[in-house]
Amino acid sequence: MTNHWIDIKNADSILIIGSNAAEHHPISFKWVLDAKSRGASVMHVDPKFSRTSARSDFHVPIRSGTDIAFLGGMINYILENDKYFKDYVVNYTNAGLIVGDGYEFKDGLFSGYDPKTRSYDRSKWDLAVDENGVPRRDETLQDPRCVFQLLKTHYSRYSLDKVSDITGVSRDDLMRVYETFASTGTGTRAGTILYALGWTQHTVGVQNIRSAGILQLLLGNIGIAGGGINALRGEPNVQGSTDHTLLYHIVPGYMAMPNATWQTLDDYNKANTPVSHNPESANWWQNKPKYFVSLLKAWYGDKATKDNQFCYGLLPKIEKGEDYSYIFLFDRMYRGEIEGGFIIGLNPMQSMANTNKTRKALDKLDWLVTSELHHSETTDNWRRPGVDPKTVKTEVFLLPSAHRVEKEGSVTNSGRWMLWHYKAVDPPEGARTFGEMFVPIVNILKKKYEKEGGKLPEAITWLDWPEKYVPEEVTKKINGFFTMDVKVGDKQYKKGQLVPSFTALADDGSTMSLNWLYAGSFTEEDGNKSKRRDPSQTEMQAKIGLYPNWAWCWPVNRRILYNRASVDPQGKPWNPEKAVIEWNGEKWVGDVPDGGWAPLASGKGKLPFIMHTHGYGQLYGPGRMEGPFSEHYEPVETPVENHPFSKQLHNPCYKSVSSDMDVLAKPADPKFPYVLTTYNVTEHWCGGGETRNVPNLLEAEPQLYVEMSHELAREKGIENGDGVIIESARGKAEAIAMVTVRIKPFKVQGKTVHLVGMPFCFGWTTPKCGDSTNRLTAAVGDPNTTIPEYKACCVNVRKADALTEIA
Ligand SMILES: Nc1nc2c(c(=O)[nH]1)N[C@H]1C(S)=C(S)[C@@H](COP(=O)(O)OP(=O)(O)OC[C@H]3O[C@@H](n4cnc5c(=O)[nH]c(N)nc54)[C@H](O)[C@@H]3O)O[C@H]1N2
Ligand SMILES: Nc1nc2c(c(=O)[nH]1)N[C@H]1C(S)=C(S)[C@@H](COP(=O)(O)OP(=O)(O)OC[C@H]3O[C@@H](n4cnc5c(=O)[nH]c(N)nc54)[C@H](O)[C@@H]3O)O[C@H]1N2
Ligand SMILES: [Mo]
Repeated sequence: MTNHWIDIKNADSILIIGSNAAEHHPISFKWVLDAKSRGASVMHVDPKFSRTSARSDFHVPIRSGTDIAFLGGMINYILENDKYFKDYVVNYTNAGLIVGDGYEFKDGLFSGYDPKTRSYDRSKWDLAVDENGVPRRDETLQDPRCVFQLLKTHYSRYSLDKVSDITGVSRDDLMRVYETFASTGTGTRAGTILYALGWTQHTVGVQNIRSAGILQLLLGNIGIAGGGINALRGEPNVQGSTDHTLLYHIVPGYMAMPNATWQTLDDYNKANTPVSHNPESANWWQNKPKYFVSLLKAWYGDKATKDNQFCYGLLPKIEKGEDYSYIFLFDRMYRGEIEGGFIIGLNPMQSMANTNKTRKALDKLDWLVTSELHHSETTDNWRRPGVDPKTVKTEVFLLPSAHRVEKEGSVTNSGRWMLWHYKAVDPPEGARTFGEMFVPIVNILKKKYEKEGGKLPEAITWLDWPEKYVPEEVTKKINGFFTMDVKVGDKQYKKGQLVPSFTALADDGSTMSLNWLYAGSFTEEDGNKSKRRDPSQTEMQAKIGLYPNWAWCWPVNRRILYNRASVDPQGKPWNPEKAVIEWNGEKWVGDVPDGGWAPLASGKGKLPFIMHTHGYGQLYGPGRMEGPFSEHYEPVETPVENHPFSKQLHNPCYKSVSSDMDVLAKPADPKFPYVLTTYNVTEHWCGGGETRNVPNLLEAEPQLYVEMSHELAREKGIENGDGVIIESARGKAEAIAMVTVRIKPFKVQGKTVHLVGMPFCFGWTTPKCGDSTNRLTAAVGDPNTTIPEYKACCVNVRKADALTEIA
């Protein structure tokens, strides 16, 4: 989240789109309702009606996978009707920057596309720069090659009629949302966007969010109280685990994973450290080498020296352009390229797309280490229905895990707040926390490598690794230490002292930190700040509920990101009633500003978007894989053959693998005429491995069902409670029909399109509840993230001939 939970109460307009916030993010919704009680309008744009819709002012049904058209229409409406916040757009966004000659958009494709590699040469989208390398800019926004004009042209194609025709949303509903949300394009009103999986789980997931970025910048909604783009994060601590790198393509603190083309630390730094010649740009990432070297120091301790490039050579390097996320990982496994591994704290045989394939893929392993609270579809894959365990070669180890209430540590919530989590009870005999398992495993490996050697043993033997797992010691190391006596500014620090903030981190080996974003969370003066529970705040802070002394927030306890955009160039808040920061003539008061420089107008200031190379908010975003502006493309499996915006039906860069088990329906395939969307339920957790083992939760939601409209049910001769077979090009599932008014048929291109919905929490290890919905979904992914398209695939449904096993 750019903002945080409590801040939602400051919004005047709340657009919940691609999330069932009330059911899956109840903490967010507490503040949504708070805002509503103060007069905010709350809108829910979602294929199905849920508890979130019920508590919103209105619900707008949308065909799954068409949000870019929906938002493109809103961007067009704002531009055509001058609803944008001009001062903000001109001063703080890249609206005035001139785009180089290489950029073009034609027939649904941007320039630089290579159909052979299905990727773009993104240098074609570069900005034009002057002789000093500073981006050229037209403050009047009139230059035909400036971002603003290109943006206008691009989205002028998103007319109400076309948008309505493809999304299935009526013109009236479109206008109702557009007018309400666009009313925040003034300095004194705030609009927030709350999204989650309804946006990310598409082959256009990232561009859905890009569209929100464009929208919120046009309306001046980034950096202000009650504004922002707020990703409601999923699993407990998923924010913390991405910060500390759950993903293959980054190392902690959102820095790139080394790849084979960067063999030296110099290569790495050159490729990853942005340069800006714009004097008004802070270009914060120019500090990256300091954070990266501090990370290497934290990993390899005293062994990491300037002479050996701080052990950079010991890091594994991924192949450039190779994808190591689930879709590709399980494909490699399916092809027999992986011998063994660890699957801990997840249940992919249930939660991964196209599970019929992943289940077979897992059979190809020689060995597998799992750790669980219960037996799951993953730990017990070898004895799944229809498989003779004798035919599965995998040796499976199941380590009993402690539950999260049985351990302590830090959790980072969606609002980036790091909160200490205390242990409630001891784990049962034999069960261990992950740290208590993993620290000794690595120590055994270290000893083995020390004794027996091997390929590049120093990668393991030189690790700065504790004998024993002590959570708070790791927390300190995440914050970071000085590794020698140094002077920072006029302050002297001693070797072994905790660093006070990331501004103290250096690239000369004098500091170490496991994550620069968390530097300042654990200090000599205040100790572990995630334990703070102090509700005090200044009068100014109290107006927006900032609570700066409650827990700690990354970065540097800044509660609202990009808050320098909440003030005018003189440092005066656009909205004095809900000021985030203010320049009092000498310093900033309120939140921790994005850099302490004086206001922009002083001539000594910096632009607010300090993480962007040139300092501007990116209406034009040339960093993404499939284009600098978002463009509507259909889901990979779609009920239509064409769409009104171009001939390019799908995202030209979407990711996929090919195997005999990765079969796809063709566009408008008569064999699979209905759209399937999948989701969580309140009573279960994700794949259900945990909650299906809690009897009262299982009783509340006992078996797999498929929600469908009365119209579709009538057409198919299905009644509420009937057994139903759902089929996709990849597999089949049995479920109970839930015939409901919550889902309505859509009118798309003059025809009726039906949508059905299924939860994905039921699996075969729990008797009589059905099995994974992901037997139906397709392993096709977004080109930037490779998140599978769980929210839209095509299926057929029919009444089951006989009562199925779950009926
Ligand atoms: N009780 C409970 N809470 C949970 C979880 C749980 O399992 N149970 N899971 C947690 C996790 S890991 C996560 S990631 C989050 C998930 O939180 P959410 O993303 O809020 O939950 P989902 O149920 O996946 O569905 C999101 C909504 O998106 C809608 N949707 C589907 N396709 C589209 C589309 O194309 N456009 C739009 N606008 N909407 C669409 C669906 O109808 C659904 O209402 O919840 C977390 N919270
Ligand atoms: N069709 C479809 N598929 C989806 C989604 C969707 O919307 N639709 N959503 C996706 C999303 S957002 C997510 S996050 C994934 C979730 O997918 P998974 O992460 O695979 O799902 P969980 O059910 O949360 O699995 C966690 C497992 O860890 C176990 N566990 C819990 N606590 C601990 C612990 O402390 N230690 C250990 N070792 N084990 C523990 C639980 O018992 C459970 O079996 O599913 C994805 N799959
Ligand atoms: Mo999730």
